[in-house]
Amino acid sequence: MSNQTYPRKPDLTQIRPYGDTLDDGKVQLSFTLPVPAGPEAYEAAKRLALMMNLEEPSIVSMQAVDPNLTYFILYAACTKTVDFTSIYVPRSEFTVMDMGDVDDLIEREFGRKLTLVGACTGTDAHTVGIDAIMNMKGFNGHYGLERYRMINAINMGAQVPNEALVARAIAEKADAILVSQVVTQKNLHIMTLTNLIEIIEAEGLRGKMVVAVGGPRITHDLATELGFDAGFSVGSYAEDVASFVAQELIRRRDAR
Ligand code: B12
Repeated sequence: MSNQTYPRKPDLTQIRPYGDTLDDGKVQLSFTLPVPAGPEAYEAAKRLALMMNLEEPSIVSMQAVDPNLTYFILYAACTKTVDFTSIYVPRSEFTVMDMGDVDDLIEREFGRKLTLVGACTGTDAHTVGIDAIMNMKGFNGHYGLERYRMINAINMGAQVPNEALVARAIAEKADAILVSQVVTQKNLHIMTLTNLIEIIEAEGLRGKMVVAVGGPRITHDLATELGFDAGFSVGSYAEDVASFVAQELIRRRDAR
């Protein structure tokens, strides 16, 4: 009989992927190779996995997506570990509140609705992220900002020029600008976001409005480096940014 206690606790100084059992390192990987499907392609995929330091690669799917393109899904064991205890990720300091509490806070502290103007700007056509945050129905069971009693949420959609977003924010006397960036190919998001901050600065709005950015490859670190007040990534909901904006506006007001 094993003297191992169950359930075993992971050693947080060296964590690895969990598949069927703790520490088995099992990962699922998918990729496409520019060769026809067949035994040679199968072998090539396996060798690639071994060269990625993955052990026991097992190809569970090999699909021809084109006469010269083959898509693979494989399982393998990762031997590397990460020291979870050494990880520090900068994030904005605020308390996430639910919709009702955010509305009550805004009503109590400001006595009026806050106006938040948002868009996915530049050439980026991905609307789903900004809609998830702003649209009434929200995302994943979390209502969007349009549902908040004390928030006037204006969603301008996607492919909105930065200039148009800032102009609308000025016209609406917005308290915050929310921008979404999904495409990061060729660092397009860096160029678009840098340009947005330049416009905000040129209009003398820096510090007058809260400016937040979100997207799947946005980190809080990157956001603040580019001049934004906060960055939100995968797994964020309306209540995150609503809580942040309300608390940041209170902090600024009280610092005056
Ligand atoms: C749907 C989709 C599309 C649709 C978009 C339709 C639409 N109306 O939005 C269409 C087909 C149009 C499309 C087009 C393209 N796409 Co596309 N698309 C996707 C896909 C499959 C899903 C994106 C999505 O909807 N996610 C769901 C939302 C809810 O998640 P999210 O955006 O991350 O948002 C969350 C957070 O990030 C955050 N958030 C996001 N924004 C904001 C903003 C604020 C203020 C806050 C607080 C939070 C926040 O909160 C949200 C909720 O938690 C992804 C792949 C994937 N599985 O992610 C590729 C993907 C994003 N697309 C990609 C690409 C390359 C393109 C194209 C360039 C393809 C092409 N060659 O034409 C074009 C670009 C067109 C353009 N001009 O932008 C790449 C981007 C790669 C990269 N790193 O840049 C991806 C990752 C696919 C891939 N693996 O290659 N796409």
